[in-house]
Amino acid sequence: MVLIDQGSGKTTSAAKLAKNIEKNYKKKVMVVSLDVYRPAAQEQLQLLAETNEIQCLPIVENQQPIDITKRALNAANLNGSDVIIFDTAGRTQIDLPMMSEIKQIKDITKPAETILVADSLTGQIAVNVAKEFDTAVNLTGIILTRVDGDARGGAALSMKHVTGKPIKYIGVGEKITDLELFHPDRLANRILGMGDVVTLVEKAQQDLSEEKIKETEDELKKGIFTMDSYLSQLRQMKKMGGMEGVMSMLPGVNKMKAKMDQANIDEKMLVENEAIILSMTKNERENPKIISGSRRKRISKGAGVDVSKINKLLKQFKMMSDMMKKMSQGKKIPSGMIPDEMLNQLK
Ligand SMILES: Nc1nc2c(ncn2[C@@H]2O[C@H](COP(=O)(O)OP(=O)(O)OP(=O)(O)O)[C@@H](O)[C@H]2O)c(=O)[nH]1
Ligand SMILES: [Mg+2]
Repeated sequence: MVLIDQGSGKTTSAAKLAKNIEKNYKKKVMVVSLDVYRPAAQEQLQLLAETNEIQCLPIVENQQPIDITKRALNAANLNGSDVIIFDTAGRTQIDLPMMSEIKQIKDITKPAETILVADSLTGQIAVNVAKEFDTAVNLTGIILTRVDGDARGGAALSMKHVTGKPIKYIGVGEKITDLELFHPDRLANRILGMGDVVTLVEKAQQDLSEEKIKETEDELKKGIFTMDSYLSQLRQMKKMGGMEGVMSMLPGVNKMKAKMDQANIDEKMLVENEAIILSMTKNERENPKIISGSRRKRISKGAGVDVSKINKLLKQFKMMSDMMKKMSQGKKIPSGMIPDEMLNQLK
C-alpha cells in the first residue's frame, strides 16, 4: 500500500490503518517509511509504531526509497507479515522525479491498494492533486483526514466526483484509533441534513450563466421579485432537475423534501407555470396585482390550463415574493413557514 500527498496525515494514517487491519482482519502488518526527504520523517513513523505496538521496518541510514522497498519485501517474507504499508514522502507539487520514484515503487511492490491520503480541509487543492496522482499511479482509494467536525462532507463529494475513487476510510482525530470505515450513506445524510451546498453550487455553475445568476442576485438583494424573476427561477429549476432536484440540495429542506415526495409533486407544474407566465403581458408580469378575474380567464386560455391553476400560481408568487422580501431585509424565513404553506400551494 502506498500513501501519498503532503502533510495530509499519511504517516498518522499509515499507523492507524496498520492497527485497524491487525485488529479487524487479524493480519500481521508492517509499516515502512519511504520518506527519506523530510528530516526525522522515518523516525516519526518508527516512534508511532513503537508507541502503538506496530511492527516497523528498522531504519538504515542513507538508504534510498527503492532499496528500502526491496528490503521491506524481503523482511516481510522473513518475519511473516501479511500486509506492508508504505508511507511515502509527500509533495504539494507534482514533480517528475518523484512521480517516477512512485511508479518504480509501485512496480516493485505491486500493491493491492494505492491510497491517496487527502486532508478534507484543503479541498480544491487536494482534488487537483488527486487527479494528477490518479493519472500517474492509478489510485484504488482515498483516505480523507481531519473529518473531525461535522461539516466537511463537501470535500468527500468533490474527491469522489473528480477521481471516481472510493473513499475507504476517514480520519476523525489524532489518536491511533481515530480512523473510521467510510459510510457513504451516513455522509449523505449528514450532507442532506445541512443541504448539499457543494453539489448545488456545482450544478448552478454548470447550468446557469454567471450573468443570469448575478442579475437574479441583484434583484433579490433589492427585494425585487417579478413574474419574470419567477419565470427565470422556474426555468433554472427545470434545468437543475426540477423541484425535487433543487429542494434536495437546499439547506434545511430535507424534511420538506420527504413531505413533497409524499405529496407526489407533479413536475408538470413547472411546465404549466412557465406557460402561464408566458401568457401574461409584460405589464402583468411586472405588476401581478393587476391580474383581475377577466385577465385570469384570458391567461388560462392562453396557457391551456384551468383558471384554478392561475390562482394557485398567483398565490405561490405572492408567497415567494414575501419570502424574497424578508430575505432581502436579512430576515430569516421562519422554518415552519416554508414547508406547510408552500406545500399547500403546490398540492
Ligand atoms: N484532527 C486530526 N488531525 C490529524 C488527522 N490525521 C492526521 N492528523 C494530524 O496531522 C498532522 C500531520 O500528520 P502526518 O501524519 O505527519 O502527515 P503527513 O502526510 O505524513 O505529513 P508529511 O510526511 O510531512 O507529508 C499531525 O499532527 C497529525 O496528528 C485527523 O484525521 N484529524
Ligand atoms: Mg509523513
